[in-house]
Amino acid sequence: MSVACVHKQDDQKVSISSSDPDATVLANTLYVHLKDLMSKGIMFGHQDDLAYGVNWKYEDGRSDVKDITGEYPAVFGWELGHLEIDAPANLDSVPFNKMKEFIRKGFEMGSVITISWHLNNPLNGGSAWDPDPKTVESILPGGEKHDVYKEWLDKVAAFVNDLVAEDGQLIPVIFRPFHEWNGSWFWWGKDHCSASDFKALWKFTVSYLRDEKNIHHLLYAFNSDKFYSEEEYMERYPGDEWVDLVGFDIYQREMDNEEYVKVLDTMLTNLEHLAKKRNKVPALTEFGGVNTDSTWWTKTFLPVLKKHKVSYVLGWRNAGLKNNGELEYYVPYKGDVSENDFREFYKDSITLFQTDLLKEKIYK
Ligand code: BMA
Repeated sequence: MSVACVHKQDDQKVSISSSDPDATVLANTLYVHLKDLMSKGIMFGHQDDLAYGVNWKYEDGRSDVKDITGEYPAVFGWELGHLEIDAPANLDSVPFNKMKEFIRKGFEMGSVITISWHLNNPLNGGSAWDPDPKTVESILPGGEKHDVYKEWLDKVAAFVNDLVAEDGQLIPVIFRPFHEWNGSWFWWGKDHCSASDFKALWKFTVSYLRDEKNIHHLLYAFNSDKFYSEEEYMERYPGDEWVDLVGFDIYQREMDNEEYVKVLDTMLTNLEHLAKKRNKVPALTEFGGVNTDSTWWTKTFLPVLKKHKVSYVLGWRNAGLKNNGELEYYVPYKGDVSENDFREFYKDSITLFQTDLLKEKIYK
């Protein structure tokens, strides 16, 4: 079914359509809903939510978000890093077969699925954080590692083609590769490749999955790290025909609340502006705040969100206590200092969680 045939219930023409002219009906339906839902609120998302949280792992039905609010998130984030090297589990130890089950579960509960990919460095065999200035060039057509990269994409293709819903339809996914491209910690980062090579990599990736592998149930999310102007953002933007969502990641880290609010507010304004100009859906694709601040959610984060219209915000993973002794988490857990405040954040009418979304029937 072509895009032009997808109509809203009131039979008006769609407000937006996927960059893929052959997108599946479900992918387009989701995309239209993402756009329209922005007038109702902001969806709350969480990375690896169903797999583990602080102090627990793989307990059926459990979620740190649900432990506190009684509800699951509206957006579930997952991660494919190490799929490319045929590992049974991703770089954060989530087994890929379990991940597929979680994705199906999230879809059946009416939530949105997004997938990132911290892929290894195909040139030097190191991790995503192991840059080499020749990497991007080496995987583009004609490069010495081009075939290796294509094989890696074949594995991504096989994974997403296995995301089949109970009714047999392919589950649409917001795919978010090569994120935080204006930082330089990943091998695809700003200091390690030219803007034109980066754009070529993005276009090749989308085109290979879409046109060679015939995958039409993905929406593509393009996202920076902190950015300071539309100009900076657009420097590596591959073009409207290759992108569906635009976003950025922001971790508060060393910023105090006042500075953070200012930076976030400006970035959201810029993002909304550039999204509107291009008819794309804006999203805060990853965030992390201050765990020790017991009113961060309602006093710092929420007031900024209320000034803006974005599709979703995705809190990064609640890894818990890591081997290096670091307690890593971005969403409160039962017993956390922000537990009550997060509940207030949840109760606010602007934040949308799973049951809000279920009512919206975003796949219909
Ligand atoms: C980072 C951290 C790491 C993790 C990576 C990929 O921000 O959470 O522990 O391996 O994301 O998910």
